[in-house]
Amino acid sequence: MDRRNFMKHGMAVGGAALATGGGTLAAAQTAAQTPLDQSFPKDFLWGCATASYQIEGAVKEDGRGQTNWDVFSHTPGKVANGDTGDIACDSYHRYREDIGLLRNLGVKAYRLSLAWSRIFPEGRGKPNPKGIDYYNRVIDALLDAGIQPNVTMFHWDLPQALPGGWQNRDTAKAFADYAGFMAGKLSDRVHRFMTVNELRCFTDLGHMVGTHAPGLKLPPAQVNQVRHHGVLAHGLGVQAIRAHAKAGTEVGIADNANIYVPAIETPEHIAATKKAMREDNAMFLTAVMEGRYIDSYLASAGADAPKVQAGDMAAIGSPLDFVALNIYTPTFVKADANDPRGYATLPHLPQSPRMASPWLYVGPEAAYWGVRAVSELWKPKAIYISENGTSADDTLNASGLVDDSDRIMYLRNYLGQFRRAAAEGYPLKGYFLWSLMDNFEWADGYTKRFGIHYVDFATQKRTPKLSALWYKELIRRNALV
Ligand code: GBH
Repeated sequence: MDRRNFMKHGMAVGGAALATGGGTLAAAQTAAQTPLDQSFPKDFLWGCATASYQIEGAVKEDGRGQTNWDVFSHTPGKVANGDTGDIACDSYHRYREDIGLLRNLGVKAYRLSLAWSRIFPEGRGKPNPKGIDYYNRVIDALLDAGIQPNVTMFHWDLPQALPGGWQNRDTAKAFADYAGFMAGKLSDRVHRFMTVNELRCFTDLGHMVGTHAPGLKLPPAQVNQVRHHGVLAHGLGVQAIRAHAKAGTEVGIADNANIYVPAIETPEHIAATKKAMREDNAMFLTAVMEGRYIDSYLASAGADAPKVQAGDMAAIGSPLDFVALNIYTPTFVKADANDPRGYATLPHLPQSPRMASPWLYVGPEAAYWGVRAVSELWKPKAIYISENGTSADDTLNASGLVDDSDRIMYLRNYLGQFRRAAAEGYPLKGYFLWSLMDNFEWADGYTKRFGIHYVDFATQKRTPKLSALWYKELIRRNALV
């Protein structure tokens, strides 16, 4: 409610009190009970998200080639409990049941990723018809259920056969060939493609931090080169998808840019927030949106800056139909005249609230500010939330159900902030909840559950959590509940 309506409302209460004399209390109650409008825009796209290696299993079936994550998860000490994606949710065989879960929720869309190595077991060369058939079956079953497939081309499961992986520039080219090939096969039925998922994760976590495949800790110049190959893969991928897909196919990226939140909502802190968003994501989303590496990044990288070939930056900056954001956790910012950048990011405090994963600080405002900052900085045509959700230490209660009130709390607060962004007119078009079901949570193996369906990994039984019922009701009303 804006200020003017609020005032009008107040006057109406006063008027009613005057007219009815003794009716003041009743009138005030009516006013107090007028609910805030909690609805989402008409045609808002509600969905759920998953990724191939996290749910499919069947790693040796129908000619699938080995990936970096097969190797990494089978390397002792890399993943909690020695867990692997060998079986995961067995969705390769149970996809019809999983589509049933989606249908029961009433979602209009499903974000899935393709396993590159099912299509090209060696990363390139001869395609594997059985891999293509599998995704044809999944997509046809989704369409039969009235659910729109949104396809991510690469969600971290890189064909192991590609020499040098992301350290090799040729991998970006191989990605584009694969993405173009699959766009040609699917764009008669799939109308929205995301190139890669989370640039920072498959580059930095895999090659600098070492906690994701391939588990390397490279020096800065090599890390910057890997990052460059990541954004280049995206850019060449956009061009290849456009070249092979039906006209009108939408192409974008699913990125987890670091999301900044002003400590105080005043113009100076908001300006600091947008500066942090642009500069601290310089090697990733900023490069993609602006088609160049901004000066502050090149200056700080110095001699370690990536080696760029002619045409690279134009490809990287290929125009997009939308930007999709994975939003989980905030970084708070304040304007700071003592810092040469003009801003300071605020460290999380020991007592800052977190969910079940140590990194998952709670900050619903990240939802609003992520959308707003991206929107104001780069004016994308549309924004989707390709992931948002939380881990929780879910357990089955005596009735065999999961009452995950913590996850509902998290989702309700974040969705309230997404709603704010949409209500203020930022071009937010849809939301994919991470995740449809508990799955292989990368280095955390099966110890962290992000699903709104509980998966018993011994029996593969799926059980809707309370959050699934909550999400279903939200979708039914197209409003926060
Ligand atoms: C997304 O990553 C992924 O796209 C998805 O596959 C994943 O399942 C989901 O979110 C939930 O994590 O332990 O401190 O080294 C979000 C980014 C990447 C953030 C891994 C946490 C580990 C941090 N996440 N990262 S740490």
